[in-house]
Parts: sequence; C-alpha cells; structure tokens
Amino acid sequence: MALNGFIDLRSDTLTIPTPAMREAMAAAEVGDDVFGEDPTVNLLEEMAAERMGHEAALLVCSGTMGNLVALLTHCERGDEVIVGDWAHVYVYEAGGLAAVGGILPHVLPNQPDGTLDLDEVAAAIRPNNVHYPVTRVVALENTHNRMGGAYLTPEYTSKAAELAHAYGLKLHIDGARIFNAAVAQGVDVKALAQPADSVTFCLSKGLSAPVGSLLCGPRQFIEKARRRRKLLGGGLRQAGVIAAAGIVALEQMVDRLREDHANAQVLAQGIARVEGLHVNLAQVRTNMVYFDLDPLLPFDAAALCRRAAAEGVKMLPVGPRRIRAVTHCYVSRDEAETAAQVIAHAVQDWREPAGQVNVHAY
Ligand code: TLP
Repeated sequence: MALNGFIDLRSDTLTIPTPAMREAMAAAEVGDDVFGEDPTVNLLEEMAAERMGHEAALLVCSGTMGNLVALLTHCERGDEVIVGDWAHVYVYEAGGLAAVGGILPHVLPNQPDGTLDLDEVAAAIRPNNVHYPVTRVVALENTHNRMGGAYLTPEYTSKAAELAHAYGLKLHIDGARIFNAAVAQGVDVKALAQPADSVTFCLSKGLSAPVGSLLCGPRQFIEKARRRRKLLGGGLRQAGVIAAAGIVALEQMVDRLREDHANAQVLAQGIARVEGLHVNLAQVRTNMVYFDLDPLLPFDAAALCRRAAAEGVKMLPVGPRRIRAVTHCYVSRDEAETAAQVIAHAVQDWREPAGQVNVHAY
C-alpha cells in the first residue's frame, strides 16, 4: 500500500484519493457553486453540518483557508484571538490572521495534552478599556498536531465554550483531524464540535480526499463566511468534482481511522525499543508519533530522516532532534512494523545517508 514506493509517514496529507473517490469524482453531478448551483457541493455541505451538529457548512479549499475565513468572519481588524503557541493557525498558516485579517494573536502556552489552561485563558481576556484590543475569539485545535496528536475531550471543549461565552467571546475549533479525536475517544464527533461557534475539519488528511475542508457554524455566520471565502479567491465553480470525493470520505473513511491509531501504537512501540530514541508512549493517542533523538547520537533528525528515506521510509524532521511520523490508510500494520525496523536499523548501524531523497522539514 506504499505511496510512490515509500512507506510515507511524513503526513496524512499525502494520502491520495481512493478508487471509490475517483469513481465518484468522475460521475459527479456539478454546477456553478458561486451561484449555489452545484448539487454535490450542496449535499456535502449539508452532510458536514449534520455530522458536526451545526446549522450550516461551507466547503473551502484547505484547512488554512477554513481557519482564516472563520477568523475573518468572527473578527474586525485590530481584534484579538487567544491561541496556543503551537497552534497550527499561529505557527503554520503563514501569519494569515495578522497579514490578511489585521488580527492579533494573544499567545498562551499549549499544554502537553493540547489544551489551553482555562484559568490562563480567562486571565488573558482584555478588560473593556479603550487602550486594549477587543478579545473576540478563543481558538483551539483538535486533535492537536504539534502536541503529538493529543485530543480534546467533550468535557474540556464544553468548559472552554462556557468560558468564552461568559465573556461574550466565540470559540473556534481547528478540527482538521476532529474525526481522529472522536474515533479515539469513542464519542460522537458532535460532542466535540457542537459546543464551538465555528469548527473546521479537513477531508484531505486521514480521510484521504484530495482537496477540501469544511467550515461549520450557524447559518448566518456561514453566509457571512461565504463572502469572506470569495474575497480570498475561494469561490469555486464546478467544485462538485471535489465534493464527490469528500462525500465518499465522510461515508467510508471515518470509522477506519481506528486502524491508523492502532498502527501508530505499533510504530511507537517499535521506536520506543530503539536505544537512543525517546518516545512518550502515553502521548501517542491518535495517528501521530513524535520522537526525539538522544543528545548522544552522532546525527540529527534531518540526517536520520534522509537515511530512513533512502531505505524506503519517509518521516518529517520537525526540530533539530525531533521527528514526526504519521499513520494513515496507505500504511498497513505490516508497514508500520517494517518502518520501525528500518528506523532501528538506521540508528543501530549508523552511516551517512546514501543518495539524496527530499523529505522536507516543518
Ligand atoms: N497540517 C500539515 C502541515 O501544515 C503541518 C500537516 O502535515 O500536518 N490545522 C491543522 C491542525 C493541520 O495539521 C493542518 C495541516 C491544517 C490546519 C491546514 O490544513 P491545509 O494543509 O489543508 O491548509
């Protein structure tokens, strides 16, 4: 099930459309979505809203666009968003909230479990005073990418929403992998999405669709968001070809995420057995494995990734001595085991990587 001949653990974004998706895309009924006339997009948006327990949904090009559209819809220029220091929207979205929206990030430390400390959130909310920016939104991420794929619980999400609402703020959730969070906890995804005022989720990660994310929220909010999406150039025409794959993703690819989580365990346990590599097994909860290289090892994360790639396993260096490996539907259990063996061998029998395989780095 390899991708281009590699066991590719760099990201679940590397997943390609399944045969069922390709068929659905070819057969999709389409129309002009800027006119609201693409029946397949309309169906996907209805399905997404229903799944999340929100009134309406909007198909956007990417998770990045979904978060930006959400924040542009909640905020005026000069408003403030409370956000974690490792949040995707803060670290990995090219500063869009500030660059495009004129929105200030008010950054709090992310906890190892992906949460923000709610006492710290309460303390960060600005008093109503002419000197301050207006605090408008609390932004959370579920699952939390840089905090190891940690998931937020329904209880925490509801508490965060209560706090935000008590101060007249909105809660936005970057739920790029919210289905992983739901499947890992055995809860209905609504319990994680409904307390928020807006939530985005991605079709193009573990769900294996080629393109697309959904922004969900109240109908009026989504209508306003539709204009923001247009402003950003995200008004697509016959987007039904994309939406068709998204419908297959929602129907066929959600429940199987548990396999990815089980394979992440296999991989993590294999890595944990390698002397010189450190993985916190308690933190491996969904489809992500982050691990660190011992300071005594005579090579860094990028070198280890190049060496593993030369032997057929791609991973992502995310720091000088930190690596991310993500499981998805193109990584079988056997491949997870093989990957751990390749990594072990690379460490135990270290030599400089042969050849140059581009693995990228975040
Ligand atoms: N994350 C990508 C990279 O950008 C880091 C990855 O490989 O994990 N929210 C979260 C939590 C994400 O992890 C990502 C993508 C996004 C939003 C953005 O989604 P896209 O790539 O569709 O803009």
